Amino acid sequence: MKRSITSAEIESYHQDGYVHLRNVLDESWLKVLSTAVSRVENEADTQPRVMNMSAFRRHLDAKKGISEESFETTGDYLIAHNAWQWNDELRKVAFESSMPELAAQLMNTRAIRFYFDQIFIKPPGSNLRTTFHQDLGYWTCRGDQICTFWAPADKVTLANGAMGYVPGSHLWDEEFKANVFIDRDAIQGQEGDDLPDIESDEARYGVVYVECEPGDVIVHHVKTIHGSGGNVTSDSTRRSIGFRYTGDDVVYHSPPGIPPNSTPVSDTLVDGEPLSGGLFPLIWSKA
Ligand SMILES: O=C(O)CCC(=O)C(=O)O
Repeated sequence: MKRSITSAEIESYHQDGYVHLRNVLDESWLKVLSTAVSRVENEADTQPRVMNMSAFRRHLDAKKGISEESFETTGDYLIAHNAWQWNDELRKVAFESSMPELAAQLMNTRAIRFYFDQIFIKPPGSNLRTTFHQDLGYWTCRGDQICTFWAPADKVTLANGAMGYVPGSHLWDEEFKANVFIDRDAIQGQEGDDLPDIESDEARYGVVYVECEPGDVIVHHVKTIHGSGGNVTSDSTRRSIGFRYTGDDVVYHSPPGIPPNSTPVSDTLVDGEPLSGGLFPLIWSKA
């Protein structure tokens, strides 16, 4: 049976900038999701589109003059971008599950275009946090109707890397510089405000960590500040996919400092034009 969305869930998304939706993907969709992530995991060593953030962490530390003996990073953190373009299972979940329709209901839009996806794999023993950040600075689009469906393939706990959100931060006026994702340093060339140091005082910002089950989805707005812990367990991998959906009010916008090979960059659209074309496929519209 198709899951529909309640008015309380819609209200919660608009008020807090995120909402935990339980039981969105049933067993058969979870199987497809899990196969999609496993393929990326298996290809991690050979697939140039998969980044290992622990190697990046070492690179950043070396640049700061930290000697190799002092590296404190343990474990891996794998990220893959735009797998919908080469992973059939992932494209199927992104386009054909109930998520596009739920995104339309949440954002109150007549049509949904797929923006891109990211896979996040934190194996046991990874102490790499996802630093608090706002998605907007990384992305080549602007508008209010932009959201992520963060769909875990595993049970997510505080210990293996639950996502944390700053409630209501999507309503703040500021647009923040994107950081290097595993550190607070801003990406070079980024415009915008400096993000406050949320890690140092999570209580002040009211950070809420959300534990969830496979099949659940957490949806967050493009301006909601979020991050996640490392995976301090010895046996529980945390694999998840962020599916990004956009609605009617969204236009192309390519500011300076966009990280290469991550978010989609169009050869044809100019800033201010509505998203269109095969790079941003139309995957759902109101009958
Ligand atoms: O899974 C994570 O730790 C990061 C996810 C994230 O930042 C996102 O989906 O926007």
